[in-house]
Amino acid sequence: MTAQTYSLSPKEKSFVSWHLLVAMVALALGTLFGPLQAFEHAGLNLYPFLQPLIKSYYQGLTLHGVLNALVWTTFFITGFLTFNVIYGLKRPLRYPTLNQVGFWLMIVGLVMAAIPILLNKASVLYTFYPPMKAHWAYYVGLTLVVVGSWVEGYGFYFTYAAWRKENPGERTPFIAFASVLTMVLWQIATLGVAVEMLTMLIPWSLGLIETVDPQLARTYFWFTGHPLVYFWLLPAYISWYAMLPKQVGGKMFSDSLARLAFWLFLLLSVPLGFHHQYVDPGVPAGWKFVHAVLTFSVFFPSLLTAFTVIASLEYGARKNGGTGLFRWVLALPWRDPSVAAQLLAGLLFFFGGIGGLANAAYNVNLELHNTTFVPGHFHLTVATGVTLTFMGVSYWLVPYLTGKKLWKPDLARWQAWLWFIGMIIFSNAMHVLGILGAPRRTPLGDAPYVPAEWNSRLLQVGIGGGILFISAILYFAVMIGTAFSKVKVEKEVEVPVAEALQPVSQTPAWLDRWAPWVYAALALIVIAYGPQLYEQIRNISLTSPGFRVW
Ligand code: HAS
Ligand code: CU
Repeated sequence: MTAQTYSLSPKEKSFVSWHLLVAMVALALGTLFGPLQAFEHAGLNLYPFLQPLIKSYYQGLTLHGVLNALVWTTFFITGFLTFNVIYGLKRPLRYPTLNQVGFWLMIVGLVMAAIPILLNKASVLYTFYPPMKAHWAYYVGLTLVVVGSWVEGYGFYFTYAAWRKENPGERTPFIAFASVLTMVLWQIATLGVAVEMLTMLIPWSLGLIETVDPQLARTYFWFTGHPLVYFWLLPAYISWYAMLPKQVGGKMFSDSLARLAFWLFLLLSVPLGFHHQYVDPGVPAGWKFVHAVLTFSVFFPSLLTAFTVIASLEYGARKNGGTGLFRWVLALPWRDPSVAAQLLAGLLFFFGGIGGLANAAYNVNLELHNTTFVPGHFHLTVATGVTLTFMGVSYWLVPYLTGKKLWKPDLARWQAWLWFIGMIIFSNAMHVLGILGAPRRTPLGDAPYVPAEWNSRLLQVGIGGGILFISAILYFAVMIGTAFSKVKVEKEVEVPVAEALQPVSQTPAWLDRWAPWVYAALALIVIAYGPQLYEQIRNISLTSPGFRVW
């Protein structure tokens, strides 16, 4: 491969930047509520001071979950994938207007969903389980965000098809391949929540039907909710596989293994949702078992990832003079904030993944479900593995898009380390509290039943949350500082895309063929979900009216 010479046009750069801007504004607002919850756990309840703006802990928790887990991720990801498709294929979008329409649909949806949340008419958290009932605009708004992201995805497909026509027989460049695959995964995954919204929640919230079936709604939700976590994760993996190795001066250890991991995610991500429903009475034990087995198999592509990414890092570190069994780690360019953020994200993600395996074991889950262990787990995965990686990516991507030098890289490095340290304190305490039985989604600071042995851990939750807050402020300071900086980059920032150790032309053709994998993925979904969906829909029991519990 030759040096990367392709560049996005100013219009394309601005289009991607808009995605990142919305994502960062969402994160800025959403993270504000994180420390509020953490301080509440530590006994310092600041919510009364936010009256009448924010009415309750649950309104704050909804804002936190929706803005961080749904909005920050979806907007950053659609922006990053757009960048990868254009840059990876080295051609403009086939129908840029289509992608713009998708983006604006997402914006309209976001505004629609935000209004009822801010008016305290949708404090139903990011999982919006019925029979809690939100204002219809919340459901319609979230649906539009998803539909908008689909439309952006169609734009990717047209672009990919055009590239394929121009380049028959060539291997799809990895970052574009993996980005299109992530979108395909997303479009299959979101069918569950689309059906939930269209057949139940939207008609119900509009008063067209009186009652819903909460069990069926949960089944639809987790059909989407589980693969959602891979929609978040795969863009971070794209960076770890294809960009981070270049940033550390190395190469991608294996293009074939990387592609195989992505195909396995497409194959295995969806049919596992019942591991979120181990305690649901309406799902038979046998199907929970099937999903448990499949959950343990999706562990495999993450193991491939750990192996391939660490091998790529080691290759780079040794080229830079690194030696020893483990000492080579020190030869990685830790001073580069983008690298440090992603390495630290990967380190914590490892523990988040292991906690996921604990969740996935049925008998252990009975102990951990609905405890703070679960938010402990997902703050290591989505809030660190993914979010800290995206922050790391933005440390080169924002200078690339704006043509401005990264403002105060030292602060950026501090930001990454503070996130790492704050998250260790926060999430370790959350995990331990969960094992001790502390419930999640609960203002524990006010609870009368808190045993003394929880207290030190609750305090650590608060301390960790405080450190994370400082880290978030540093992140936004660096981003704003960069955007408004007068210091331009001397020449366009190089996009870090690593070459593979072996020429990509040696990657077997079956790793670049869509039909078998997509059909296999759909078939597996039919096998693992079909019979239960059929049963639950056949026995639909629209019995529950809506409740406003906040
Ligand atoms: Fe999970 C609940 C099981 C992965 C997110 N998960 C959640 C929830 C969220 C979430 C948000 O089985 C809560 C939903 C809610 O609100 O109720 N999860 C798993 C399993 C995995 C897993 C088995 N989860 C994720 C990822 C997430 C995420 C990824 C977001 C991005 N999870 C569960 C279960 C529940 C659950 C149950 C339900 C709990 C309940 O009862 O409610 C696995 O896919 C994880 C496999 C990954 C690994 C790690 C491999 C390590 C790597 C790191 C390499 C290191 C590098 C750094 C690159 C085993 C790849 C090197 C650095 C150097 C310096 C050298
Ligand atoms: Cu899951």
